[in-house]
Amino acid sequence: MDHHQSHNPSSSNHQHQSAHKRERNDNWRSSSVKKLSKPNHYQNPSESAARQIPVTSHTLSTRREHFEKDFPLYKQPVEIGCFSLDSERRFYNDNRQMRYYVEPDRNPNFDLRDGYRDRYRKRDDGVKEKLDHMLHWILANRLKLQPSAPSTRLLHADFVTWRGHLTKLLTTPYETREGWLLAVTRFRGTFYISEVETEAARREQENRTERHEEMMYWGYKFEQYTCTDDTHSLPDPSGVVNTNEAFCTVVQTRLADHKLLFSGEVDCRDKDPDAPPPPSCYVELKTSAEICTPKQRSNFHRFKLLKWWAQSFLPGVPRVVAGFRDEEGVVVSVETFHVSKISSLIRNEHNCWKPTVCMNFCCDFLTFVKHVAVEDDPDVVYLFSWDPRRDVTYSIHRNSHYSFLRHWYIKEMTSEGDPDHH
Ligand code: 0WD
Ligand code: CA
Repeated sequence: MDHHQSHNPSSSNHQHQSAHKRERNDNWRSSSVKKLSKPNHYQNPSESAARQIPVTSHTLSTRREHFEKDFPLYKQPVEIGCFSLDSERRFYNDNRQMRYYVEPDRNPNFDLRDGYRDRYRKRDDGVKEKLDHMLHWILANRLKLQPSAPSTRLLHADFVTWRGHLTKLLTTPYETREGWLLAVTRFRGTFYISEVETEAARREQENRTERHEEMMYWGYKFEQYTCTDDTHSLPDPSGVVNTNEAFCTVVQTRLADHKLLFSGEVDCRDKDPDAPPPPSCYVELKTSAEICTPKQRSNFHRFKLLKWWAQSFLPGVPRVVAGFRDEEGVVVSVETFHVSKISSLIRNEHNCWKPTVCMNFCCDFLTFVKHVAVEDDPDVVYLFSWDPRRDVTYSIHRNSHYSFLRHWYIKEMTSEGDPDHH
C-alpha cells in the first residue's frame, strides 16, 4: 500500500476508522502497555480513563512487533498558518522568511565549506525556546483555533507540539542510540508537548568536535546554494548564512482520534505560482555523505531515509531534495526523493523499518499521554522518558523547572476567551 493514500480524506481509511479504533485500543491495553499491580504515581484517573483501562498501567512498550497493525488514519495535513523568525530570531506572524527552490545541476560541485569562517552567524543553541514561538502563533491566531461548538476547551486540538518532537516519536521503535524526554502539560483540555534535553544530548553538544561543528554548517550552506528570497532572482552563495532565520508552517491534522496542531520549519517552496497550495508545494532540503558501497547504501536506506520520511510525511511535504557530498564537503550529486515513494524504495532492504510501525507507535503514545496526564494544570508537567531498549516511563512534577507554558500565554488564553471579560 502506498501510505500516502491515507492522506487522502476520500480514501477507504475513513470507512475503516471505527473498526480501527477498536482494534487499536485493544492492542494498546493487552500488549503494548504493561500492567502493574502496584502503581506508584498513577493518581486520580479521570472517569473516562478509568473506564477505558481497567488495569492501572504506567509504562508503554516500544517493541516493533506491537505496532505491526493496519496503518492508522492520518488525515491530509492542512496548513492553517505560518510564521517567520528573522535574523535576530524575532517572531512575525507571516511568511516573510519564505524562500523559493531553484533546481540545481545534477552534479553541481557546490563547496559547502565556503563561508564557514567569515560568513556564518550561528543561532545560540544554548537558548531553549521550548514551545514559545508556537504559543505566540496561537495567541495571534486564537480566533481560528476556537472549537466550533461551545466547550471548556480553548483550542480545537488535543495536542500542540513541534513537528520535530513527533518525528522523534515516529522513529522511536527503530532508534537504538538516542533516548528522549518529553514534557507534557494539560491545559484547558489540550496537551502541550515540549522536549527536554537529555543529559546525553547535553554532553554531546558540549563535546562536539570542530569537524562536527563545521558539518552542521554544511546543511545550511546547501540551502543557500538552492534557495532565493524571491521568485525572480538566483541563489546568492556570497551572502551570510544566518541560522536564526526560519520559516515555519503550522498544520492541523488527525492521527486516529488525536487532533494535532503542530509546526515545522520549511526550507523552501516551488517557485511556480501554479504549484499546488501548501504544504504540497514545499521542498525539504538535506545533505548526506555520498554513497559508494552497498553497505553505505543499506545504512542510508535503514537510518537516513527513515528520518527523512518521518519528518516530511508528518506535515505532508511531498519532496526531499538531497545533496550528496564528499568528505571535503563538495556536493557531487543531487537527487529528489518523493516522500510517497520512500517506503517502497526500502522494501528490498532486509529487516527494514515500516511506516505503519512508526505511525501506530506515535498514536499509542498519544493515547498513553491522554490517560496518564489527567490533571489539567499549567503548573504540572508529566515527564515522559525513554531510553533505547526500554519502555516509556513517566514522572510527575509540580511547579518545577520543567514547567514550560508561559505566564503570558496562560493569562491571555484564560482572560480574553472568557465571555464575561471586557
Ligand atoms: O527540538 C526542537 N525541534 C526544537 C525546535 C526545540 C525548540 C524550538 N524549535 C524550533 C525552532 O523555532 C525552529 O525554527 O524548531 C524549529 C524547527 O522545528 P521542527 O521543524 O519541529 O524541527 P525539526 O524537524 O527537528 O528540524 C527542522 C529544521 C532542521 O533542518 P534539518 O534538515 O536538519 O532537519 O529545523 C532546524 C534544522 O535546520 N532545527 C532547529 N532550529 C532551531 N532550533 C532546531 C532547534 N532546536 N532543530 C532543528
Ligand atoms: Ca532541511
